[in-house]
Amino acid sequence: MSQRTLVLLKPDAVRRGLIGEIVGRIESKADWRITAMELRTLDRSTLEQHYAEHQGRPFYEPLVEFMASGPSVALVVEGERVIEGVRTLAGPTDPIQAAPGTIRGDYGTIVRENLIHASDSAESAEREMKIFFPGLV
Ligand code: YYY
Ligand code: MG
Repeated sequence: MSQRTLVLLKPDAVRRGLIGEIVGRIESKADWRITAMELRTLDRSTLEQHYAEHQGRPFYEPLVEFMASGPSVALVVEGERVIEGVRTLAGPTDPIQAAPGTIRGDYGTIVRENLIHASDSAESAEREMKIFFPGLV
């Protein structure tokens, strides 16, 4: 089943020069395609929409601050079971719990700076793609 998902390479990934490494892992999966991609420092209002479900949690403010601290790369990736697939490549939220071989497991140590966001469902993907790529049909 072909799907689309919204992926963010977070400011830590961009600062550390890991764009190519992470995009390469995604691009290498058979028949997955990048259909939109932009490097930009995300503003607070964009991040508040994106992380609306987490508003009020103790980690919310530091998360938004971190996400606005430098450029991110936003991508739309299209292909077979790509929503579940990118989450599998990313690994669990806590990089210490993430297995080696996953992006978070290979490069991360702290939960907030876990390198990558990927939509968690078809509904989230639709909602999030509109936030970052409003022109997308
Ligand atoms: O979908 P995913 O990114 O794996 O995790 P979420 O539970 O949606 O949390 C979003 C984001 O918030 C997470 O990637 C890091 C940050 N975060 C945090 O800083 N501290 C936590 N205890 C939980 C999440
Ligand atoms: Mg999430």
